[in-house]
Amino acid sequence: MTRKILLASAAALALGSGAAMAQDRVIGFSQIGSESGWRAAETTLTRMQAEERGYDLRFSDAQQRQENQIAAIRSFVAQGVDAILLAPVVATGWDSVLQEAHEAEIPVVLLDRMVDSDPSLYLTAVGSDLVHEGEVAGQWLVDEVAGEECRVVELQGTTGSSPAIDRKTGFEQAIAGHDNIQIVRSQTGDFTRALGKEVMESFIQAENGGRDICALYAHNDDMAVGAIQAIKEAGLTPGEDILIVSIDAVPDIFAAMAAGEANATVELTPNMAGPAFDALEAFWADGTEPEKFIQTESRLYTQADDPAGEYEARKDLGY
Ligand code: GZL
Repeated sequence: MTRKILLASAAALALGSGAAMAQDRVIGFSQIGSESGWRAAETTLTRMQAEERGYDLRFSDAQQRQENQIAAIRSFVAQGVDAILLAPVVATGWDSVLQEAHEAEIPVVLLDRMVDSDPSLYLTAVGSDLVHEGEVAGQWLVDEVAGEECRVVELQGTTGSSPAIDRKTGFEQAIAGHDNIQIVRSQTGDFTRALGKEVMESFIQAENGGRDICALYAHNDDMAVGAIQAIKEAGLTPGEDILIVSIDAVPDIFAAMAAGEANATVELTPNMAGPAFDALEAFWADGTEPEKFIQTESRLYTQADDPAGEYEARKDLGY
């Protein structure tokens, strides 16, 4: 063999072993599903982060069913993965399976939603202050209607999920003491566009063809986008006849804002995996125990914040 071929082989071997070293870290990811654009972006960014860091990411899509997530976690424990990422579809029912991971000494990191289990059963949780998100949305409406009467309909997220519970709490806290604003109808749209549209159709039918509705508060943008379709099909103008405030800051809500069909959204970063992997790497390096909650920022965007530009900045991020 010539010297050149030998050097090339040695380099390839070194790279290979380097890649092999990075591949030593196997991560199990129990993802809720693909119910919303935001969820799709979270999955995309998690895969990108894992690839950049050389992890072997084992991905499980639970189709929004807790029993599938529990089965996936048990499988990851049986595989002896190095860590488990869990985006828990609902807040309750995790004690037993988290105990099994704990006994197997496999660190669990929660992404974007919380569980009501003892915090000793997970390494840390990465997410936003969900109550604050609801407060920001509610305060925007209080300021926007400026004392005028406003009958609000609410599309809740997945029943029993921490965002659905906390975003409702936060919004109600913000409008408390403003008797001009009342939530007159509230129902789950399960964070999906399809159900958001369907439930909004029923709200419109029950509220004088929608003419008695002043505003929609949707716990995520996807349900708002579905509701906007229902409002237009009822012959009303979303963003004007019915104000629209929601949460996530996905590209399509900025497209609606640019068209004057939505009014405000509260941003939720889909990059929960970055802080999660950083915490795991510190834990693996020297046993550093992270804070039990790593909070991501929540920012309000309105029609005054260049929605067309925000759409362009986000449209290729995997939503
Ligand atoms: C909130 C997250 C929610 C998003 C929705 O932290 O769990 O789940 O707001 C998604 O888009 O379905």
